[in-house]
Amino acid sequence: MRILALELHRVAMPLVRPFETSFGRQSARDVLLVRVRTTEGDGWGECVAMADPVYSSEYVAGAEAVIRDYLGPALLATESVTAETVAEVLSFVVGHRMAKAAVETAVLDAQTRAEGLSFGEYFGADRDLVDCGVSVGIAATVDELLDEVDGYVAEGYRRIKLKIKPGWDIEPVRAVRELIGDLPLQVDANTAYTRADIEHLGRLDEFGLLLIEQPFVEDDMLTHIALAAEIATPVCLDESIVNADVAVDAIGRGATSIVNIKAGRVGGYLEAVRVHDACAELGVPVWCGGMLETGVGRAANVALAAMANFTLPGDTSGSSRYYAEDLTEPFVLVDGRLAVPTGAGSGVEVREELLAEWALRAPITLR
Ligand code: OSB
Ligand code: MG
Repeated sequence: MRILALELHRVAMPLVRPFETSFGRQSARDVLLVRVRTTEGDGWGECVAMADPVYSSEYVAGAEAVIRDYLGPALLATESVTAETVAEVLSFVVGHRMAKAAVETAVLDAQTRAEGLSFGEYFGADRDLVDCGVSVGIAATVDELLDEVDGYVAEGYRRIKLKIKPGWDIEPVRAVRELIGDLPLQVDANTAYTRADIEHLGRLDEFGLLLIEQPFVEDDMLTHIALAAEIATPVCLDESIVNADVAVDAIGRGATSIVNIKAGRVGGYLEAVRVHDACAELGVPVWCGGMLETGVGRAANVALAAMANFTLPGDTSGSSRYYAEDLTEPFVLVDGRLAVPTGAGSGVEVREELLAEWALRAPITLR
């Protein structure tokens, strides 16, 4: 196909409740969406970069600028593009994986819609429903946390993930474990700890957690290796895993025994599938992370999470956990699961009237 135009949309989506992690607190999602117009039809991709460069070095205004100034012009100048060749065309730009992923996903959506193939079929998904977990932010008090968790358990979520940081770890984890009995529980530190905390983190072993996610900074494999050797709770990497080669290396060195896969973080769904396959070959389970996506990104995540080696519930929560109204038809939890869309491409439709209503500015069109 030939890319005729790229449209960059910026939308402000109010969250139903503020989301606090060890790196900050947000009460709205500032989302960048990419629409490609091609000779075979249109496609959409959601960029997972956040408003500020605090989870990764990427941030939404930077992603928009790199697409506008580099990635978009390179694709528009390429005679024939497929989802499988986008990464190669964009490889002259170093990094910017989230921006590249958004563009590649839009092309993949256009391509698979034209072929009448769903993302699930394209990825080689082997089920129609995926088990869902929920990521619970840092609360003002343990009581407020318990209220929130109680609500999610009542909604049917199959796994709870608590955000932790120094000063908010043992006590909330103990309280939630007492509340939820043997429902699967895990924690995510988003790099908030250091080597000096290894002994302290060992205290989490008594709560029978599924895993501890990214306790140390992303470039520090050695401290993750040291922790994994010291504690019983499995160590899982998120921020550190930027492609399949890094995943294989981290697993081989004993830094991670479970991998969180986010397509945006690894540069796209094609690389996410490669991470999945590499982990499967090594006998390492994976699960699908989330970045507070709208229905556009959620549709693709749910399809990815339906692949065979996604054996743990993902942060693929229902739309209502994030937004009062979603940009697409909402994803609704049924018995703790979401259905994999079956329509062509991502299988969801963008509600363009909402895009216009919630727009932060007029769309930018590149031709
Ligand atoms: O570390 O997994 C993370 C949200 C934004 C940035 C990083 C993370 C998260 C979450 C929420 O944990 C996952 C979700 O529900 O989308
Ligand atoms: Mg994480």
